Amino acid sequence: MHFRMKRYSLLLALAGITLFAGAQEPLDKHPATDNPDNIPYPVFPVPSDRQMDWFETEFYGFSHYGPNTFVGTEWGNDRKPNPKEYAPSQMPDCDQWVKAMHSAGMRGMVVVCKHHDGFCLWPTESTDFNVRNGAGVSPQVDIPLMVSEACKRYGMKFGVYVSPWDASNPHYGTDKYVTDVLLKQITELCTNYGKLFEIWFDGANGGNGYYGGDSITRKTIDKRVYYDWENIADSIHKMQPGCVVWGREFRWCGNEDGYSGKTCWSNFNQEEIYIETKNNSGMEDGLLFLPSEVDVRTTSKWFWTEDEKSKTAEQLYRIYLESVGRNATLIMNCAPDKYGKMPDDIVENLGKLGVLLKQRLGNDIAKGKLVVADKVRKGQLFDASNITDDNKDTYWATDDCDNSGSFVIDLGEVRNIHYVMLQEYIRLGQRVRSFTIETSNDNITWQMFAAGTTIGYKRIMAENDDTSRYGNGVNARYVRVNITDSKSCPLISNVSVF
Ligand code: FUL
Repeated sequence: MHFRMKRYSLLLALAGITLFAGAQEPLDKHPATDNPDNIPYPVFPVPSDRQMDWFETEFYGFSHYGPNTFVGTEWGNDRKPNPKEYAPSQMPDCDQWVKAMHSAGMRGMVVVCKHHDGFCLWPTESTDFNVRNGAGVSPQVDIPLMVSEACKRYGMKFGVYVSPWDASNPHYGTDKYVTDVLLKQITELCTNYGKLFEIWFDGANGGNGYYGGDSITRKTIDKRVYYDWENIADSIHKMQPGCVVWGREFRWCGNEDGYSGKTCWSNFNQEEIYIETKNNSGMEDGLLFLPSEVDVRTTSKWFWTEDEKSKTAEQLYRIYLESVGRNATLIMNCAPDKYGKMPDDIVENLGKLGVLLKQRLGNDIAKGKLVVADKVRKGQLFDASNITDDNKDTYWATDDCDNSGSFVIDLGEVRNIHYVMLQEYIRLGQRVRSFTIETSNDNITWQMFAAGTTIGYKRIMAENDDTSRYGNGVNARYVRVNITDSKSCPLISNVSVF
């Protein structure tokens, strides 16, 4: 506001000078008119292009597979490193993994290439502790290669997990490990397997291991400085300009149970990453755009064991609502078994989840419907119809001094409503602090549907924000959204009704 006032005063002053001087220069050459479309100023921080691409991926798979799969452990740091523990009797069926994930509606997949045990599931030059020296068909296995090729077949994005903690490497804890082992591994993964959309690093760090021999404890590693994240991230971006880096361009959501905070800001501060108390809700005044990723298991463990059971499709669906529906992305672990297959019950529930997502969130009944707003920003570009035009690059906005506003969507007839999905135009920064949603049959009397705080990239609201059951929904013709508070003028790019 202050800034704009200054610009207008400048404009007036320049106009005065111009008149006095005999109108030699047209007004539109002056800096005060450099925003003819009245585009809102960004509210920082704002996402980079690769963060936007990542956010729009929304839902993707994770797979933990390696020596732990054969021994039945989760970390594998409790025994002497033995590459023969990785003993596939047949080639892992990575096509089947990716196919199952694709059937759930996932748009990408991140595969564990090295877990905390340090075993590399590709023929790396960085250590002998890799597939070349495993048992069975191991020497023919190259997991990132097989998964990346399967991802291409299903039109899925591809990403890798490399554990920084390495419980078997003799150099772990020295600079040599970072430059000659970890960075080498990252470089191989960034250069040999095509485009990456995400690289996962994990916060687990030091502790008990067999660092090159007998059991030793290394607990003094300061993960904030030891790995030289800044330079590692720069190197990654040079090799993979479209790849977002864990802990630097997105944050862990703070739990492994599959939910984001109902209030969820994408803004955050780098130091908080290591404190881990605010991850779930983010920080309204955080200086960096560091959105949340929810990581969760389809079973109760990260690695496969014989007696594990998959969560039901309804449970997985709820996780989706409480992550993607709360301004986070969702990475869902599906652990292949020791035969290299995704277990039947996981495949079945992923397929059912895909069906639920299509049935319940696949048909937007507000698309193309009439929207009337109580106020619209001056200019040609901010009409309320942008909210239902199915175009993520257009948005409704209010004037700069208006941090609230309402609009009504007319569905044309009474419809059964289960969810209202809201999206901000976050390229200009996350803004909304609170909102309500009401429904009506006559556009006169209104019933409360749900109330919320943040929106961000995406917020899916069920009736009363109750995600625990699908319920009967509400019958109504009109949906009114009231943005009741925002950091600056709200910019709403999309509202869908299901
Ligand atoms: C955790 C790790 O310690 C688990 O083993 C797993 O990889 C999970 C995704 O992150 O912090």
